[in-house]
Amino acid sequence: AAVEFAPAVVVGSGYGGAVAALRLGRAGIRTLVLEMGRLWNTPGPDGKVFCSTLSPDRRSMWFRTRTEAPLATFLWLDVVNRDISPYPGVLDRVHFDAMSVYVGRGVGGGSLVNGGMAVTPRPDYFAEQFPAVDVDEMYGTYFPRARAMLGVNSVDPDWFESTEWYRFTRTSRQAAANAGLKTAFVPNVYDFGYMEKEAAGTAARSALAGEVIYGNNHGKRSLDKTYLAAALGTGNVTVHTQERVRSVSRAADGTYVLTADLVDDTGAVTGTRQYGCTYLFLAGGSLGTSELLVRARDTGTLPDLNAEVGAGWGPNGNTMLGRANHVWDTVGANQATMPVMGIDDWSNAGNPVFAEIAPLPMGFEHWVSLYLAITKNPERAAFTYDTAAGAVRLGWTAEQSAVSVGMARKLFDRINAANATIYRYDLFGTPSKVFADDFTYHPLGGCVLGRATDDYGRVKGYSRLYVTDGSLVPGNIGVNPFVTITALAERTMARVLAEDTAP
Ligand code: FAE
Repeated sequence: AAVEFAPAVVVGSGYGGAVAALRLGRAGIRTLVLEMGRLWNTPGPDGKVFCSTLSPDRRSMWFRTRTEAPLATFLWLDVVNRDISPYPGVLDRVHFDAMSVYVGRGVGGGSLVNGGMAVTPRPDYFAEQFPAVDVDEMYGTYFPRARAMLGVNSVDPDWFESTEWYRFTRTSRQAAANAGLKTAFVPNVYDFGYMEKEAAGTAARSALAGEVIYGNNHGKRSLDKTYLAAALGTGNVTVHTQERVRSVSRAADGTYVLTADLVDDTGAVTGTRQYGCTYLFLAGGSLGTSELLVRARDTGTLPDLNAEVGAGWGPNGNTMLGRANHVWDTVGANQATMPVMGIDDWSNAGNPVFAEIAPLPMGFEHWVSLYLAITKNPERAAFTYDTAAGAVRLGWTAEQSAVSVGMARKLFDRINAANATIYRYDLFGTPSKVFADDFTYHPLGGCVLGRATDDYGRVKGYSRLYVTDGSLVPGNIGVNPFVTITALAERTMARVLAEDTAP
């Protein structure tokens, strides 16, 4: 196959890829972005780009015959999931032995499907996780730069206190306060001015119409509207979609060679394409980048990658759970899908947990308070290459998830005791399952900064090869991760453009 050459190639168009593309484009470097998912800009038969959460169709999930939503059941009934036809849908659930990982697929990666919570981590914990990074520079330069580009904003506190759409959050805040726990507002990239118009009936509803994990038709400042739009605006950046990079090697002249499968709407591979580049930026996310590099090391196409490649992976301590409120503590039939508050018990040295107050927008009163707890689980796992299957495996075990559950349980036992409430048993499929400990929204690590790479994301053993995504984060960051991923990518790009790309 003919080799198409670009000075810089970026694999993946999530946070890390979008930052790399913009900064390369602005520096005048011709850049090709390769993304395995679709470009989400074309309305379907219903006039909408994304399908709704309550009646998902083929646009919902990546090549499935049935949806696999995080909440499997309600009152143990399989009312949530639907049969669909296979299609390159926007949300994927990647299954490993004891852990499955939700990721976004499409131009914009996780920004298309996530809850938009734009949280900057505590400086002391950031410093603990990234001892070699200058904290003042991060908080003085790169976090502000990332937040400005991402369009981070906050809910108006007065509107929050009065609107029916956040009753579920206020009820959970009260339950936490009854246990003596602190709550804090968290910013978001959803446009809250737009959300207020939705509530007033003057704009088409998205966050107030249950839209989130299968995409938002309005209101969300996803990467295709921020970083990637700006990147394309430089005139130096091109994006190819439905091209899945399968392998990476290095030519004798030091350039990189990539092979990509062309994937059609049925999932069939209709061909392959070869690309060459001088500078290669890997931004396929924790799973995508780890897979490419572990395969490259273990099949010998990039044999000088070190033993840290694939290591240091964690699910950010994610555990989901529901509490049953008393009949008089209503959560409301109307719930906005964008979370705006968290229970912050990270300072509790014996049991650090940050729990976001999550919506469960079912369109009727169900008295469930739902939470996504981020626990300080110190367990880590590694990706390994399975030669026979040609695939990577993730060594995470159920025992390692039990550590997150134990921490979440300690916090929520306190809340239940203070409120005389109990857990919900009907949400996660099997009758006695209270904690969803078998999936994560926050895959982190696999190519950790300072171990598999130098302190700026340059992959050890190779020159002009970089990682800019969530695989740099060592398994846990204590809050929702995309602001951290974006800010670290900004830091990498500033350094690389200053030092590595001079003629
Ligand atoms: P990511 O955004 O996953 O982008 C990687 C891209 O690369 C994807 O578009 C892939 O399709 C593509 N790709 C992968 N492999 C290949 C390949 N071989 N060839 C071509 N393309 C490839 O990576 N985080 C928050 O901070 N706040 C939230 O509220 C939040 N809510 C979430 C809710 C859900 C349902 C999910 C799934 C995630 C949520 N997250 C949230 C996590 C956040 O979206 C995630 O940390 C970032 O998207 C990770 O960014 P990366 O750049 O690492």
